[in-house]
Amino acid sequence: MNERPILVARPSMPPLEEYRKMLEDIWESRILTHTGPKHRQLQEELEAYLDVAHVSLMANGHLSLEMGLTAMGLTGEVITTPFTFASTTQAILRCGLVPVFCDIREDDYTIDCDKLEGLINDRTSAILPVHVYGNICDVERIQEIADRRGLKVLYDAAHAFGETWQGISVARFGDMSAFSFNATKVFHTVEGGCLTFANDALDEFLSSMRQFGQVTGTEEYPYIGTNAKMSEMHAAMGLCNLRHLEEYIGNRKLAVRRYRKRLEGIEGVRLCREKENIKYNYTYFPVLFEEEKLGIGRDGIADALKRHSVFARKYFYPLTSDFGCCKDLGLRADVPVAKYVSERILTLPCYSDITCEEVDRICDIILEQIRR
Ligand code: T4K
Repeated sequence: MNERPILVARPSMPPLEEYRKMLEDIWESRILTHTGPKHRQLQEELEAYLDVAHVSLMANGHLSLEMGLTAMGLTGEVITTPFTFASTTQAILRCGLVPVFCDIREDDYTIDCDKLEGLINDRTSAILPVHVYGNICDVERIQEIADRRGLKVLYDAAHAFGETWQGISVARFGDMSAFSFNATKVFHTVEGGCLTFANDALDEFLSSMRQFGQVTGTEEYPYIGTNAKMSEMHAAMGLCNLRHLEEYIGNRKLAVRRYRKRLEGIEGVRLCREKENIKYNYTYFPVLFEEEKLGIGRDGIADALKRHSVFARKYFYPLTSDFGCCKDLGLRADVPVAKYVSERILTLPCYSDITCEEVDRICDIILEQIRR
């Protein structure tokens, strides 16, 4: 069988000519990094697009999380979920903090606020919820709990770029949000990320922190920082991609519609319900396969797809609380729903130039396995 492989993700590429034009400016100026003109332009355009007071660009989404945790001056425990990419949990640990794992909701896999309060104690300093697959967390309830209990909130918004809840930009919730601009994301800068926030005081601090703690333009180094800067080439890719974002999201939406049409309403095949008050970016298409009802489980489906050169992924299995690097740390993780979901979930290929024929090819394979 000579079918073209279909991977779970495929970067969106702007027209090469647009990027070439940006590169010509960079060649001319010889400013390649260290907060150059493309960096500043992208920051301004993103502040407008995301409707936030401040965007602080970073080298990737992971460093954005680490920087956010550092900027909030946290101590002790941070409540988060284990149904996420390695980065969320590792950022907490690398900042010398203790992750406490809260379970997730069954319908959208975000943090379960009913179980959140019971995990708060006098060591808790923050909540780090994840808008997993672009499903926006219960932001109102999280803020109410955080305000009442005196906690900070940093959202892992790696999957939620450009989304809105009740018409409000997702970048405006909590004290800060961290986004990923990795090549696989709906908006990308090849590698990159950012923090969004309203607190003016944090802007200068974060600029220093991403440049070894140096106060910009001085010889002073009051903080221990790191190198988390975005280069001009990366910022240029972001500027080009931002121009085409609506088209990228529109194409993904068509693919998701097609998946839903083919896979909705099958007993044992669970899709996330789309909520009316959320404007989605359609970055991921997760499907939960219940072996108990189907006679075939997630791994069987994944293997069948692989035999036809379709490479779906088990985002997010295993739970981060089960990682080798976490196992011996004595972390609290009473997370039965997260465990159930993680053992059954499969993320199907979804990207801006996947065709409806390719989506059909994937659905045909899945449906054939289920009907057997
Ligand atoms: N928080 C959350 C919730 C996250 O999901 C992530 C990242 C972060 C924080 C941290 O953000 P970053 O530091 O990464 O900015 C991929 C992405 O690289 C990663 O950004 C993403 N989450 C994660 C969920 O997925 P891997 O290890 O699965 O990537 P990889 O190399 O296996 O690529 C996935 C597929 O995409 C493959 O089939 C190949 C294809 N691909 C990938 C790249 C990079 C391409 O066709 N071209 C490419 O250039 O992590």
